[in-house]
Amino acid sequence: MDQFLKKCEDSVLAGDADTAFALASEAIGGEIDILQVIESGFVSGIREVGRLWEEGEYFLPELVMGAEAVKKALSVLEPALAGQELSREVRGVGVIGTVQGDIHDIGKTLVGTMLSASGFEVYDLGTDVSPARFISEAEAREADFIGASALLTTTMPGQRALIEMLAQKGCREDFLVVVGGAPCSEDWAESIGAAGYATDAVAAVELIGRLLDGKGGRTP
Ligand code: B1M
Repeated sequence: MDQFLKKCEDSVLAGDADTAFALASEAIGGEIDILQVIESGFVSGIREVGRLWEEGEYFLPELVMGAEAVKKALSVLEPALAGQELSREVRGVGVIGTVQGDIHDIGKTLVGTMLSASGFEVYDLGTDVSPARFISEAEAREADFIGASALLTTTMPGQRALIEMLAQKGCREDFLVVVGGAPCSEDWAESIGAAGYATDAVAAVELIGRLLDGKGGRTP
């Protein structure tokens, strides 16, 4: 198992999308937990790519190729994850997207997939989503929650802008705003008045479920 996960990680480090795709396809037929293959194999690989990039060992092409390898693997793994149907009841409706100016979508898509598999009706708005669009889509879908992902320190303020615009429009109480993404934290979420912060896709499912059950989280 560990060896298989290492191969998944290595395929991302090598930016080898074909091998990543082949390994992901192999995982589908096997006994391996799909979420573990995603998190401890492919996601672990792309985080290592990010670290090497930060240290100046990798350059932008390696970053792009690593991301492409993960996306190719997820094109097989995410439908399988979504098909697991971890819950049959509709537990709530939400819109999710990556904030304006930010095109990172791997983590956001994973969160959306896990939420869908866990019984939430989720509308994925993609990347580079403005506060106005988050709000108009949430209103149109009669959403219970808005999930805003940010991967850059420079785009995190987009999460605050969303909450501020909700307040300006007088609909702050209508939606729970949940934030996430690598540079975010519990403190950041609290400082901007978000309902909650989740570190990963599993935590996001738990958090949103708990908030919608009215069992915890900050009041808006
Ligand atoms: Co970029 N990038 N990138 N990048 N990139 C980071 C984020 C960076 C930390 C790399 C580094 O320096 N080590 C750095 C940001 C530094 C900072 O702001 N402090 C960075 C930079 C600088 C940039 C560019 C500016 C580079 C440039 O052009 N010079 C540029 C910006 C483009 C833009 O957005 N405008 C850029 C571009 C890119 C690529 C396009 C090449 C590619 C993205 C491809 C894509 O997404 N389609 C890319 C990648 C791959 C990364 C790293 C290496 C990996 C991101 C990722 O996919 N992680 C990243 C380094 C890192 O994060 N360690 C980096 C895997 C993913 C599953 O994790 O997204 O964290 P993550 O999601 C997790 C949790 O955070 C959480 O759950 C997910 C699942 O567990 N989560 C949520 C996420 N959203 C959530 C929402 C929730 C709840 C939980 O509720 C709503």
